Amino acid sequence: MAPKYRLVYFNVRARAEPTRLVFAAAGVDYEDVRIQRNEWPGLKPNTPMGQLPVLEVGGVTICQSMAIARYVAKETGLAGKTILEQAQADMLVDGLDDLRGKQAVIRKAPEDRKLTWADLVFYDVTSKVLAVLPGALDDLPKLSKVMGTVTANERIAKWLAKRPDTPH
Ligand SMILES: N[C@@H](CCC(=O)N[C@@H](CS)C(=O)NCC(=O)O)C(=O)O
Repeated sequence: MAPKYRLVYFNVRARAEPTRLVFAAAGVDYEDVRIQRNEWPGLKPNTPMGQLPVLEVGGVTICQSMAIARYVAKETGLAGKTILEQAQADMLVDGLDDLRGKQAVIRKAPEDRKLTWADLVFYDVTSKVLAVLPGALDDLPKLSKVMGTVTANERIAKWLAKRPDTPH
């Protein structure tokens, strides 16, 4: 059966990767459509806000990367188990999104939680920091543990091994 979800983005990790990680962690199939730059002008007018990524599901197209990731997290049980846990995950994701360069929010992230999409977004952002600053988590053992928990996840490990090798 064809996958129910179609995620359309460029051939990079960037703004689509949190959603790809959520699909991977949930073990849910989706179509990982990676368009070429020269295809974009033709597609742009048919997207809700003239930007990628978009997610197509059930005849509906949604955009905004965090709205997409949050929706998929809700559908797949990775949004948090209670409304309050969902608010905590949202808080971390919003903080991580603000972050891009600031690190305080990472230090304050509670570490002893079950896997939610917040851990996956944390992993995605922090792995970029670690690529340029390999020792960034050396004095932060609890946060290193979060990274370890994500990479030890069998489905995530499979995704990391098979995802296309792109510059970002
Ligand atoms: N806030 C949006 C930003 C989306 C965005 O900036 N998309 C860029 C690629 S990362 C894009 O579509 N650029 C092509 C264009 O604007 O024509 C999100 O998080 O999805």
